Amino acid sequence: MTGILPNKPRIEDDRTGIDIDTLKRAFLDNLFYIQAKFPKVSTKNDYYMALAYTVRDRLLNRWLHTNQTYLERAPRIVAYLSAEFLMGPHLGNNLIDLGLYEPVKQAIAELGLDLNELLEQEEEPGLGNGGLGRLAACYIDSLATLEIPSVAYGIRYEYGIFDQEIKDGWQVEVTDRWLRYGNPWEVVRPESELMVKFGGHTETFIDEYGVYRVQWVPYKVVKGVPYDTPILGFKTNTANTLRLWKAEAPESFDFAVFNQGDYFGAVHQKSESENITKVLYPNDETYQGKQLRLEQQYFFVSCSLQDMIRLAKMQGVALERFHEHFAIQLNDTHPTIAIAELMRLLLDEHGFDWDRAWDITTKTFAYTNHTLLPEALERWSVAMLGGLLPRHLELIYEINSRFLDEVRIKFFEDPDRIARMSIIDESGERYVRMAHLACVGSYAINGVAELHSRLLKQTVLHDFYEMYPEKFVNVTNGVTPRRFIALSNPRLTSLITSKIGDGWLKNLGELRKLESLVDDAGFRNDFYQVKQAVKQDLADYVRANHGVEINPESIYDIQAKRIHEYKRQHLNALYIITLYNRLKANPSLDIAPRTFLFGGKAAPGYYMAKLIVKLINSIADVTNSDPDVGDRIKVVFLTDYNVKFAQRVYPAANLSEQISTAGKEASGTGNMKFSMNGALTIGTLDGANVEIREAVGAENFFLFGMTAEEVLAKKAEGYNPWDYYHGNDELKGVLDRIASGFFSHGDTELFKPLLDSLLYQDIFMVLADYQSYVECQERVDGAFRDRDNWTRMSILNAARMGHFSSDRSIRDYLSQIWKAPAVKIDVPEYSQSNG
Ligand code: GP0
Repeated sequence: MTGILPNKPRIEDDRTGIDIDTLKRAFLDNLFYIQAKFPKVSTKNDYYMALAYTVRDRLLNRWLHTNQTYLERAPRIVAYLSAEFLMGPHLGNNLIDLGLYEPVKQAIAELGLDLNELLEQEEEPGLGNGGLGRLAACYIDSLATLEIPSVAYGIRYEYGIFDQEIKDGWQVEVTDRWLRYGNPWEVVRPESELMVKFGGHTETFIDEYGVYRVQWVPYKVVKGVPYDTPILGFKTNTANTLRLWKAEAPESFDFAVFNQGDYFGAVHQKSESENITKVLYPNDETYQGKQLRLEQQYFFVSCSLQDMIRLAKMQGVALERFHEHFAIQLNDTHPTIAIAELMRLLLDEHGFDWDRAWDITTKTFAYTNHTLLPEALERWSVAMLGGLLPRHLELIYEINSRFLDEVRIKFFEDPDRIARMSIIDESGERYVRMAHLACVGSYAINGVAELHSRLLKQTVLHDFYEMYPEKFVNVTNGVTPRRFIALSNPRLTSLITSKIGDGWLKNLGELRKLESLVDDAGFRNDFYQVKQAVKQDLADYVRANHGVEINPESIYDIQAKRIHEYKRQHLNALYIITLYNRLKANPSLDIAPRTFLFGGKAAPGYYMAKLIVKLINSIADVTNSDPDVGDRIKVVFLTDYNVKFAQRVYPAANLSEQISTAGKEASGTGNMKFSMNGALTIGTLDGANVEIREAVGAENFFLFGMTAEEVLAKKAEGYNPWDYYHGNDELKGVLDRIASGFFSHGDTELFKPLLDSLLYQDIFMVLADYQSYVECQERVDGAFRDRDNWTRMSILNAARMGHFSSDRSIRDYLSQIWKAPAVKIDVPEYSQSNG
């Protein structure tokens, strides 16, 4: 399979040239030949598509040569398995990676169009819920930038995360039809389809060598079709692949039914198969034991492993060496059935014996844990898993029985461990504990921030830590500065580059050079002006989209993330009411004006989260129109928070709200994006906040609240929220104000479930942290009035965030877990005769 591409193929210059005239001509060509439109009748979307294809043409060169290089050289490959990839729009990011942003902007302007408007046109692929999916997207960006051979595998959901609308203050979900106008970034590869089995039963037989073997006779077979998207590195030739699987009915699906003349039955079966990849489950940090979800997980995992085996074969790599050829990262437990699937493929389809297969498997997988919340830990009922994947259940039982023998030998004095550690939970109805399977079948287990990794070892995975201490590592999360600084904040990017050159985008540690400029009044002023300009942009957006006037001189105090009780948006809301009550009691009170901005989706079935959204909107209705308040407080719930919108939000923030109950937020990654863009954090000692505070300096971080240890101790001693209610008049005033119906047109029932949950349980200790939070917000207020010193702190935040680049995270994964060397890609120059 050599010589797929000749060394110097002749490819039309219109498809590769990057001078302004060629870009313009290419754009008009694509408008004509692909969109089939003249400029006169073109829509904005036609223009977007024409530009997208113009950019796509210019990356194919890198992509095809990268693929060819991997095929020929068979390097070690990192395979990132994730049920979610929250990519965000591709066009702008690809322009940055190709170094084409400025020339394309100019070419588009010369055609009388505005690049920003075309960028705005792209429907983002929202194939994820929040932090976990976005982390996967940052990681594949960094893998490509670091020139690491890698492939990312996931699911091509036809409907991604729902679009959020707000009606009468309540969240309403709208289907995300992101594929409606076509997707110029993906290439379908029908020739590479694979088959996935479901259901049925197993049979045993003796093979031709007299060996006892198992055969799986499925109830149905579903076809997996790969859709590939190129993932560019920043200013490198590497373009890796994101391969997403779509489920389809196999052509022969309907024979039996069809022959009986049941046409509708046959078509029904077809749509059943396609259901598997229809829609992303919108729950974040709560698992739902739905069969379709397990079908999704197994479907993409089986396709991906078969694909890897096929690739290894094409490259002449023997299956005995599978683990040398691939490092597979399991992004949470969602793809963990892969451990049983690789065993099945090796044993049943490739004739390996158990010990050899297990050795390969346990040298292949590594597992990332993303949460300590018990409600997020996946378990599948044995009955359901066995019905869907009968062979895998047998294998899991066998893995478990061998594993428990080891536990018995290692901890012979402690029989309780067997029940605690078993992959099968037998305390009631039997369940398969996916995190246990992941720990047993992986050679590395990592948490996503130092505190989280430590708590994992001390709590949820303590027994596994004692069993396999050598498997446990920490890799603190990171985010890509290409998307979250260069693309999101072009003003800040040019300011930084004008001072320290452009090396920092590949080596974020270089931002430290800004530290010495903090004493330069001119630089401080420039930095301040950048922030003000970006705040003005957001104010324009909010006026246009929400009809609310916000003041760019006010503190932009932003909490943007999924709505969840542990993230405590309601603590923030209690503070707003506190300020409101103070202003009502003392209308001349002198406070720094604040704009409280919220963004985030609630899981559709998560009632309390939806009620918190309603509360925020109800508070906004009151504060934004009360003349006593004036423009000292404005509250806006920013609808439909997604990656595209996040890119406007992070750069505009003065204050970043990271206020989860200590010990609950595994890492957080929004915290990093805010701080890199010069926001100060108000936060607890939770997740990566701890490391961010160490990096930026305690004096540049607003810390409040209990520590994780204090939270546990308080729980142990018996926490009673009423003590705080009765012991704090101001807090009582706030809760009473809500209870009185003040924010609900007199309805005293509306927010009762929320108040009851705070007063009778308060599992996330909102009331316990309230006073500390209020006092901390007062320090924020004071600090913001000293504009120059605030700017200093803001600069130091941006300057000291180098550690939180996802490039650093990926280097940590490489050195501790994957051990995959970089591979340089050569891209031959094409003739540029017209250039
Ligand atoms: C964790 F378990 N996370 C889960 C989940 O189901 N979804 C999800 O987004 C998040 C964590 O909550 C996090 O702390 C973390 O930074 C992120 O995974 C990536 O590790 C904040 O979103």
